[in-house]
Amino acid sequence: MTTITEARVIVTSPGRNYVTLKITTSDGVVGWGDATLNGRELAVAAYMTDHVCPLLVGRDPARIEDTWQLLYRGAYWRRGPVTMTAIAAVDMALWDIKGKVAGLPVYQLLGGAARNGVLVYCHASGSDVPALLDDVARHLDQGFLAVRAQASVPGLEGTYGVPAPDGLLYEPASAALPAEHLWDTGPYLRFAPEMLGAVRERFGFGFHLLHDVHHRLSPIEAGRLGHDLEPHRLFWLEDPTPAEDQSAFRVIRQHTTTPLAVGEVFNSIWDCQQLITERLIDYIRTSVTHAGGITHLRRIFSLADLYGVRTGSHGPGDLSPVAMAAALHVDMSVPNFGIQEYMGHRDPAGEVFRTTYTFADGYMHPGDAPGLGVDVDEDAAVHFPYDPRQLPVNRRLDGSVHDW
Ligand code: KDG
Ligand code: MG
Repeated sequence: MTTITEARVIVTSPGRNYVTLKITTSDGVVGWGDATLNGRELAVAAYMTDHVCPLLVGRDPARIEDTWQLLYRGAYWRRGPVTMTAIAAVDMALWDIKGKVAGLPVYQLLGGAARNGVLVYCHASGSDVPALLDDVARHLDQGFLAVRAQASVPGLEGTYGVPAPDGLLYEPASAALPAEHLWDTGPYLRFAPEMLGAVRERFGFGFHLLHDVHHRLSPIEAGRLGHDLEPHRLFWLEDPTPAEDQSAFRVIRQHTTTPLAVGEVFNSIWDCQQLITERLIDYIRTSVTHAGGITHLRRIFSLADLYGVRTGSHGPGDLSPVAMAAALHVDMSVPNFGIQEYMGHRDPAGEVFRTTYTFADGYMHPGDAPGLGVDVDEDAAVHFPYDPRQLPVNRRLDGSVHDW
């Protein structure tokens, strides 16, 4: 019988930190999984190295569901971002191996292509509205059919979604203590409709427009914003409130028909059960890395399909290209696909992660290489050692902590 002979964690920082799992079989087949939890990377690396990898050696790599159940139920301590990210990496690597053994891209193992390509949205941003409009124009010229728009709220330092002056990261991470941003809900609620209206006024309605609130509003504030944005016909309004309070979405729904998207911080189907079964959202944004891998993501998407909720997976630059590839294979195959976030990866990430997925005319395709279609250059990875970073925090004008 083929067995897993090695499971090893690689932490590397080619531009930003990525945690990668490498699983090798007795037949010499290698599978890759992403286990990156931005700002908490080493917790997942240790969980895998100390508690997960020793369980994998000697197991049959073909038994993906059984391994998932073993790692989930067997731990006794269920759910949580660290555990579910670790399980996700194992799951992705095993699907990669299964595809390589079969000589098929993973989407073929998931039922085959349900569409010709994966509609993706990009990120446009600006330190003010004219700069945002230039960036939207640049992305539309590149062929994107869907654009997320964010701009700095006048008077507030470090608005979410707008890159730091060095242009490297849109959620500027700092080395020691977290950077502190300033938040004031009133100016944001006045500015956001004006900013998104300016995008529609300049470019019209011939493309999808999205906006991310990043969990900053109360339910009634979110209801008001959704209402004010209705003339601009958003594809979605993302993370209007901290969504661990699922019933809060009933309030938002009572006040607006703007479609709602939620889920990038969720790690299991239980985080979105009520949101889905009560039809309180339109798009579920769970990611393949933080929500238990391909196996669990498909379970969430199947539940969502029953209730008319479509998918819109999180795809930021702080998940590795392995995760992007895995997401694209799922996107290709599920019936209720909506859209996929594609933020892209900046070099030198490309020196470590070699991908086969492609982008053309607004759509991505995972490619037809066996498995996930991503290779990791371990020799290159050692040249980019771990670089500890903190996500920013938000403070209100009175100094109290607000959701970031
Ligand atoms: O690590 C945090 C980021 O992944 C998050 O801020 C990105 O909100 C995000 C998005 O929609 O891509
Ligand atoms: Mg988001």
